[in-house]
Amino acid sequence: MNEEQKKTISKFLSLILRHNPQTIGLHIDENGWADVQELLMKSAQKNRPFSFADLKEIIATNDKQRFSFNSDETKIRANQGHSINIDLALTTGESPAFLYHGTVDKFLANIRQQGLLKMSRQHVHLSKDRETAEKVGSRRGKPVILSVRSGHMFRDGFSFFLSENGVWLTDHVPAGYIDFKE
Ligand code: HQG
Repeated sequence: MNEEQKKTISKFLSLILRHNPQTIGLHIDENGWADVQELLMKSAQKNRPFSFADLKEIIATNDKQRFSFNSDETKIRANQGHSINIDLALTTGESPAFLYHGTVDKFLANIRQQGLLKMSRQHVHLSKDRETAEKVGSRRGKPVILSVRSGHMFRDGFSFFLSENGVWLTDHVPAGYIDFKE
């Protein structure tokens, strides 16, 4: 498998495991897990053949650690980013004092009014450092980094979850907890 093939399969897995399992008729359980053998078989039937070894390599080398196996490697799921309604059953954790969100200028007016909304995903995604937030924001253009006073939010009773791949998740960040650079 070369890098290009890995990327293609990884994108396909994101689509299937986060958004559209029905395109290949894959069953995803309430916690987001799919059966590995079923995934391999149904992907191959839809002209997307890859092996268990390919899957292992993708999980191990994926740049953002997007996917995980369960302990006996019979099930696979995406670590975060779903639009389908599943419960990752993550434990809540005390958030650091600050977390960061990378976005772009054109969303700022709305964010000032509504705060950060989860939009089409299941959570608002926050990064632990500015560098990561910059990468997230630059997917859409020139990145704008917002600092979120997440420690303050936590003390005020908001819940935070840390995904398997180090992304902080929460339901909503009201505008009052965001430091906008003036
Ligand atoms: C913006 C990628 C208007 C928000 C990344 C963002 C991340 C608002 C966009 C992960 C808003 C949603 C998530 C409001 C938020 N009004 N716009 N009130 N509140 N927005 O993709 O955080 O490659 O759903 O700023 O690395 O950009 O998929 O969220 O620009 O970890 O694994 O609405 O996706 O990971 O966009 O990215 P997204 P995100 P993967």
